[in-house]
Amino acid sequence: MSRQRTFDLVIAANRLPVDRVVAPDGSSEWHRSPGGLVTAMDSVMRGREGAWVGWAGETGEAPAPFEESGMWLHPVPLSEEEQTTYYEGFSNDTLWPIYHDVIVPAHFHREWWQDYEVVNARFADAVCEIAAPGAKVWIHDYQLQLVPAMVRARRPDVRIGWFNHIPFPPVGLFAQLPWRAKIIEGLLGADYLGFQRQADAQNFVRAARQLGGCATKGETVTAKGPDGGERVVRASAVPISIDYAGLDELARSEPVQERAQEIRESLGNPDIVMLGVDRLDYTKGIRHRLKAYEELLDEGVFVPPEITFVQVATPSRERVEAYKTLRTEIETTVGRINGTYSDLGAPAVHYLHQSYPREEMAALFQVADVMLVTPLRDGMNLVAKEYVTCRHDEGGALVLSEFTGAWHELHQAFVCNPHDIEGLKQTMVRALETDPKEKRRLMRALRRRVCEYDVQRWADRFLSNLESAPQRPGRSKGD
Ligand code: ADQ
Repeated sequence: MSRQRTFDLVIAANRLPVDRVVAPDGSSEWHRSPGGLVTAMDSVMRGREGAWVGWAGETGEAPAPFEESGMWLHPVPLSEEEQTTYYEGFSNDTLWPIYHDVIVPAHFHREWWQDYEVVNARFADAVCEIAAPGAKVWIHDYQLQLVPAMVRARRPDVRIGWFNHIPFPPVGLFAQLPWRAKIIEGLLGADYLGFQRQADAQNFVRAARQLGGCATKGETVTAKGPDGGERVVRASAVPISIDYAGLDELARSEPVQERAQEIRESLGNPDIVMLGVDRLDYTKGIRHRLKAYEELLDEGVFVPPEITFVQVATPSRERVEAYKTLRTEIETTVGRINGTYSDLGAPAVHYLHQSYPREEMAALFQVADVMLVTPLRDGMNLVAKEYVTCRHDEGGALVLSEFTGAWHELHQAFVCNPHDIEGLKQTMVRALETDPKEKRRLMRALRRRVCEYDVQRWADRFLSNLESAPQRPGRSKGD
């Protein structure tokens, strides 16, 4: 019997970085998913023995572990029911709304929680099985908040980090969760907790103090270890970024430039193209954006076909009720706007409920005179960073909500409060009317920021914080 392979670096995330693609003849193969996390981890994994633990995307029995592009992939099974309870239920209908300011009500079901615990334990088992002695374990996101303590209980030898891709809520909202103490305890199994914004890290520290009864000082929380001894856990901000060099190169490539021209022509060569690109999620502020646009049309400030608005909305969480409602609302609004303001062959809104390859997204970004990123709450928002990265021509303008993590880095954007429709309208007009020379200066500064702080830098910073995080009270801390 072959011995279990073990690894110095183990990533755990809800999803594996691959999708099974089935050919017309029924044969199937794994394709790498295009996300930024995959690119980030690629560079981290290079030169290391790295493994990734996650769900392969299909319910039922999990495929056997396999190697893909130099990475060992270790699938964790999910049953049909667990997909509903752990994933769509507890992760996306309990935690997601609580962590995003309760834009829609959160639903609490004890069975969902029970399955969340069960699935987290399954992930922890898989991690323990393949982590080499003294390995680094990097756990991702809100679906796996119990894994740090579960791993620590069995493997005190490994170093455990957790990164939250979404906001961490203020204590007043977090307190609503019936299982809040268990979640704090789960997270405190880590050595280092990384967040998108300083405010998120502070919210966690406050929750650990007020709800978890822990002593805290600055960025650190003192937790009880499984042996009864004290451990110190550090929580700080390490904002995620994108592969600037890779995307910049793609955006400059001839096929993408040609495609950008083609898109503009197929839109009827309007004077102004506005663009929104989001998962179809109520956190993204798509409705607010459409409302502002519609009012500007009503008032005759915007007059199609000189102006058009392209909204790309990736299908998302389509079985969760709040997402079904949102989709109906958005499609009704788009229908109403187009019914009133479109001409034959010249819609006032182009609405695309589809996913596109990176090349197409890069071309679209180059067409957008104004990019509308207007979330009500967003951990970071990578679209904002991707847009400026694709603007090597220094053209375009970014309208960015102050409720995104991205706003804390991209200060040269045209900032907006999406709840303030009047203010949002004024910002959209200002983004168009600002002197082009000034806009180029702003775009240059935005690009510089993303270039300097790219995804590689994010991953390096996370790992170095993990390495230097104090374990015992009194130990020195990292940056
Ligand atoms: P998301 O909520 O998914 O991520 P975001 O950061 O905007 O939000 O990332 C979406 C990604 O999907 C971007 O790379 C974008 O280009 C891509 N995308 C969107 N629509 C697409 C389409 N139709 N076709 C193809 N690609 C599309 C969560 C958090 C964020 C945080 C990220 C990373 O909610 O706040 O920034 O994780 O930490």
